[in-house]
Amino acid sequence: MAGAGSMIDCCDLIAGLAARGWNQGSGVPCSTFAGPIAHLSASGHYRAAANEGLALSGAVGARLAGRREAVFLQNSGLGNLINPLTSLCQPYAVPVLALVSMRGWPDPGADEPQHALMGQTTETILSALGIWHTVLTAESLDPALDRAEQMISSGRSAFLLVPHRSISQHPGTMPALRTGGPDTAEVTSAVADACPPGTAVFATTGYTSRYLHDALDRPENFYMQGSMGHVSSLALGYADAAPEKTVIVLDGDGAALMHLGALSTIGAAQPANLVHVVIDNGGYESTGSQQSTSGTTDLAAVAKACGYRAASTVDSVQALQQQLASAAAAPGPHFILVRAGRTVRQTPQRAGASLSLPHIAARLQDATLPAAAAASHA
Ligand SMILES: Cc1ncc(C[n+]2csc(CCOP(=O)(O)OP(=O)(O)O)c2C)c(N)n1
Repeated sequence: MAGAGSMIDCCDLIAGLAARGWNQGSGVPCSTFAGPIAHLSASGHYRAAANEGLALSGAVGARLAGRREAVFLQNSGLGNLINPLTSLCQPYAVPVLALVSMRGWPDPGADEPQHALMGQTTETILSALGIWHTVLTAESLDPALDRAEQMISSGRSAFLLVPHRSISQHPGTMPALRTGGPDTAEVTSAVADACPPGTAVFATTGYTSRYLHDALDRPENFYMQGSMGHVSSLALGYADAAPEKTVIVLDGDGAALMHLGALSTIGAAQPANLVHVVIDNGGYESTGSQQSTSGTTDLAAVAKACGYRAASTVDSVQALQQQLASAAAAPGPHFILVRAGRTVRQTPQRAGASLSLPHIAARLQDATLPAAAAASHA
């Protein structure tokens, strides 16, 4: 569904960028960019970045070495990118070209609630920062790219705002996610089955939250929508403040990599009641199965090096169940990396389709705090 104009042909976009010297890309995926990212990846011209700020600073570095590298991001990642945008690109006068897919825009009410505020404010934020931007549609493709080119030539960054799902798919093949091993739905169900009553379970954004909600909805489940990469820190704060509760985090490889520093924070804080499960399917399944960098990062070794008391890697539901049982019998923090495979099944609805986001937070709070304390903390 394009917010304005008709579908942009993926090949036209890639050709338009290439004609102006933008043969290379870096970024964090959004389903809107599945086509361009697949196209650039197929020719080895795309670098997966763990977060949007890293993609931007990488593009600045590439430019210092004479290469033009376009940055791809969803507007939910604008916050990750503002630091290097304002303190690197602008003061050092090294301009970047960014393509921003627009969730929660033009009508914030027509998209998921976690996108509403950013949808309403992306243009305002860019304007406040003095960043030139324009909406990219099929009709405005060439003039918008030309105008961006003029901006870049004059030393200013250019941000092209792309309506959600307005770019066609790439006809070629996507880099495959890992195959074999349990899929996200199986891992999520196994965790839901294994957790004793009262355990708080925090699930990361994307499909994982959907599968947890589908497997077993309970007040102690927190379904994160948005805030990619923050679920383990959310769970750490909760675990620290409620040491009598067992806390399980269901994370994704892409999300864990996005804010890898969270592992160091957890290792230093040593929450004895925390079990961190990362479902590593090798990529960003929720946005079109683009490859992440988990294939070259041993997340269990990172967790161990960060100070988790125990870290293991499993590749079956049975081995996961055994590790969950061991974790229940000894103080944490525990880290379990599940080598997961691609999910081949109908994706269930988001938890937010039947539960409001404030309700998800409030019912966990109610289930955690004694009634009197809940009233005084409200
Ligand atoms: C800051 C930010 N950047 C990008 C996105 C878009 N996004 C939503 S889910 C997702 C993929 C998450 O990947 P992973 O954690 O590996 O879980 P999987 O999708 O494989 O289950 C992305 C990139 C987002 N929501 N927030």
